[in-house]
Order: sequence, then C-alpha cells, then structure tokens
Amino acid sequence: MKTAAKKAFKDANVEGDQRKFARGPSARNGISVRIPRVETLGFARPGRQPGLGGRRMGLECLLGKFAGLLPKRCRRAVLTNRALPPHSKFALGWSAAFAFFAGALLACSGTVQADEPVKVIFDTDISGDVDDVLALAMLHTLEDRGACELLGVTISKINPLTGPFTDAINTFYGRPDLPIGVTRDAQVRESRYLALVNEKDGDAFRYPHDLLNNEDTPDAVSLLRQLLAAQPDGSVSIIQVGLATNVAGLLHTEADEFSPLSGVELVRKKVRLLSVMAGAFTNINGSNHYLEANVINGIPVMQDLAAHWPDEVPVIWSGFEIGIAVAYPRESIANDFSYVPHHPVKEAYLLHSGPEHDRPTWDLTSVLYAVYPERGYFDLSVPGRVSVEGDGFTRFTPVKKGAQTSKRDRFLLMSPTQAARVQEALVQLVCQPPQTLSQKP
Ligand SMILES: [Ca+2]
Ligand SMILES: [Ca+2]
Repeated sequence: MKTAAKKAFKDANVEGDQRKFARGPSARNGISVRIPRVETLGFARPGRQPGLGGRRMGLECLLGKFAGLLPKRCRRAVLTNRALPPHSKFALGWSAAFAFFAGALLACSGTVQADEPVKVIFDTDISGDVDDVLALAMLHTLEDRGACELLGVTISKINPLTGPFTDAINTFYGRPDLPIGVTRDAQVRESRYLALVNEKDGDAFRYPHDLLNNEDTPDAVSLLRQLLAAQPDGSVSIIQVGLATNVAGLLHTEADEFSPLSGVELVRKKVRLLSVMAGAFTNINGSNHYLEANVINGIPVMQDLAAHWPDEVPVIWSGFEIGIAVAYPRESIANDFSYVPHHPVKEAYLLHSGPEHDRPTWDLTSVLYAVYPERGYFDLSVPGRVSVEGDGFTRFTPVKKGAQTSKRDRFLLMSPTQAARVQEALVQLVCQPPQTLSQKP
C-alpha cells in the first residue's frame, strides 16, 4: 500500500471518518481490501434466501430440473447442445411435453411472478458523506420502476438543512409530499453540499422545495411509529445508513396516538427486514478490528440497536468492506446527468468529492440488498449475532451448530464478479432520469 494511502487509513481509524479514508490519493489504487471469497456466483440464484421468504426460481434451476427428467445421455446432450442418440428421441419427446405442462402449471400457480413493490423507510444521516444522496436518488428510481414504495425518510444527524435538502431531492424526483422526520438528539454535522438547497436562479429556488425549516418536521422516531403503524404486518424494510439514533430510539417507545404497541412490538409486527450500512466484517488492510464511522460516531445507540432489536426480524449488515469495493465511477457523474441543466445529485457529488474521485457506494449497497434481496447481487454470511463493543467494533458471532442461539444477523458477502454487477446496477439506478421528467411533452 502506498504511504499516503496508509496515512489516510490511519487518519480514518483515529477519527472514524470514512470520507478521509476513501479520499486518499486513489480509493481505487491506494487501498486494497480483501473481498471475502464465496462459492456461489451468478444471476438469479434459485431457492430461498434464508429468513426472507424467496419466491423466485432461476432459469438455471428450471433447466436443471428439466434435464434431470431425461435419461443420462439425453441430459448430457441437452446441457451441452450436442446431437441426441436416435433411440432417445422418444424419451425426450415425453420429457419435453411434461416440461411444457409443468411450466404452464408453474405459471398458473404464480411461483414465477412479479414481486410486490418493497415498502421502504429510508433512515439516513444525509449531511456528511454524499453516498446518502445517491442512495436516495436510487430509491426514487426504484419506485419509478415499481420495485419499491418509499414510505418516508427519517434523518439521524443534526444540521438545519437536512430536511429542506431531502425535500428538494424528493421534489426533483416528483414526490414533493413524501414524509420527512428529523432527529432532535444526535451528532451535529457540517456539510459540503446541503447548502445547495438555498441556491437560487433569479428569484426561484434552483431546486424547488416547500419544507424550509427542520422545525416544521415531525420527530424522526415519531414518524417511524406513524409510518409503521399504517402498514400491513410484516411488510416494511427499514434501510438504516447512518447513526442508529432513530431506529434504536424507536425500540424504546411506548403506545401513542399511532399505535397501542410498544416500539419493539411494532417492529416485530410490521418490519420484515432491517438493512444496515455499519461495521466491518472482514480484515481491512490486515486489520481485523476496523472501526467504522456509522458505529463510532454513535457507539451507544448502535450498541442499543444491536442489543434490543427483536430476534425474529432479520438484520443484514453491509460492512465497510462492501461499499469500498464498489466505487461510483467519476465518468458517470461527468456524463450521465446532463438531461437537465442542473442536477442536485451531480452537484452534491461534485461539492463533496470533486470530479476526480470515485466515491465508495456504502449506503447504496444497503438499498440494493433491501429492494433486490434475491437477485444474487450479494451472498450472505452464516447466521449469527452482531454485538457492538465499547470501542465501536462490530463483533459477529456465528450461531453454533444445533444451539438455540440467535440467528438474527447476517452480513453481506460479495465476489469480484458480483461487485462488477453491483456497480453497473447502482450506476444505472442512480442516473436514471426521474419519471416526472420523461412524462413531460
Ligand atoms: Ca415538500
Ligand atoms: Ca450515510
């Protein structure tokens, strides 16, 4: 590793600032992160994702099942595209007919079908790093495509412009009334890009918004309760990509005007998944004790979350190692957003990182997993339990074979092949023009 990059890494460790770490001379060349090796690769993995109720069946799986019905020589011929032995044609004919009827049956039974949009609450510390802005843009695209339904945004750091800026992004993407809640009790954070919200062209805001003051927003924890209470049971995925302030706070709430349930009961009833960007779950530059910013900027609340989140609701952690292995390419920022004269995502990125930087995609990976858990973008670790230690280290303890210990937590794994697919998916989802623009004459 280059010396300057080593220094950047040291600074990041001391100050817990991911931005400094990745803003070394080159996030791509100066820092090498070992990506965990995984056995399973490829698109549309068949079968169920543990704990998440998989419903899709991959083409490979269907082909494999079809081939499994054939005599051995035919099977080889089908799978290798070779000529069939003449006496096997009869068997193949029957098998093909069977496969046709099985396929028709499968279509009728609804086994292979479009999924319902994933209901999402986005809990973000939008202020310091810019990956939160890209992640929010991505969620709007995913809703435009019918893949998710964004119920609201809750903000977990204090800066007077977080609410107005988020409202401006939501308005840009055609959702000016999306509920926004803001914490009143968390770390105060400066920002390089939030002031964009006050830019004017002439007398008008460059990025229109009608939320002008965080004082006019509900408290984030209260909004979490309101949004959850209104949803069907077991339907909501919470994506937490900042401090755990709001989600941990939710766990300590009691009955209110929105629900007679306590916070833990509400989570148990309404939430299907917590997708978290926090922690580190592999060696990072030889260190097996890397301290990640979303944890060390609020250790007590992350400890609280890890200790009190109910066992029945899965938590999937995207560690530091995942986002840093997938950089957002500067070429996309330069070229893909010029469908409007001013684009808030591009301008925020440039204010934060400049034009010569490929920003790691930490928060975006938690969004991608939450909305597309079954597309094989990532693999999952064995189940176990994450605990947050006093210095902010996230310790994962795998479940012991046969033991009745908690299986609540898993963390994301990603092979180099998957990283290439993830990068392309993220770029296309972040830069897609808002539906509202394409609908204009
Ligand atoms: Ca608004
Ligand atoms: Ca963040």
